[in-house]
Amino acid sequence: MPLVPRSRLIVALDLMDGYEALSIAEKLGGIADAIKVNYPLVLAAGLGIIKDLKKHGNVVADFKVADIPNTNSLICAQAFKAGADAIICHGFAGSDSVKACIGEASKYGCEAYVVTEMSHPGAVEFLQPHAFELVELARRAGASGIIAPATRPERLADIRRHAGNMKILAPGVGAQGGEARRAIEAGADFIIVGRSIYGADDPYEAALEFIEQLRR
Ligand code: O7M
Repeated sequence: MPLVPRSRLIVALDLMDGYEALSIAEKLGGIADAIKVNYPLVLAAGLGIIKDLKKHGNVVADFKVADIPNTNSLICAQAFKAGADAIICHGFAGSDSVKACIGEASKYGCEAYVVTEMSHPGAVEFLQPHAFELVELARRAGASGIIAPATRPERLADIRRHAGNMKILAPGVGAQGGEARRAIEAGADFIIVGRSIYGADDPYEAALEFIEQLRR
């Protein structure tokens, strides 16, 4: 199912234990708009974890796919067959590689999102100088949306101006220093939060607190 901003929260479950991930997803009880899985969880628990997590809502497969078009298609097919609702790919591999992900997504009625500028400090070295080009590449290729940094709200706002009606998913809130409210004000449609939720004593309360910040 396509991502629809309701709570505007996507929870990243970067855990190394499938049972713990499922237990947190169950506790969250669907208050987030999606769960995001990345390599730590899939490598530890297997791709089948996507199907298990789907019982609790939409699942985004954050595999940051960045290969030649044929390999990208094969990776995306595995993610969608496993039940993912969306895939995340890198844009720097080029428009043909991105289009392969989008093409595969559309076969399954799913979505593809493209990483532009990342949230960590090293992103200023190579990605930041090309961020607007990556946004344009994503837009022309027909991506559902892009990833842009909650850690740099001013950059997020600039990226929003180039993004047209593509959805923006903004990671870096909480543990990396970004603020939920500022990210939404800068133009994000969703925030992605990992450690500040799954590492909290009460992940449900922590998620609720982020959602309330977004509503305020
Ligand atoms: O809140 P955290 O820092 O514990 O987790 C953030 C999550 O977002 C984690 O799964 C990262 O891999 C991911 N992420 C970033 O932190 N920065 C980015 O620039 C991009 C992503 C991401 O989700 O890309 C799709």
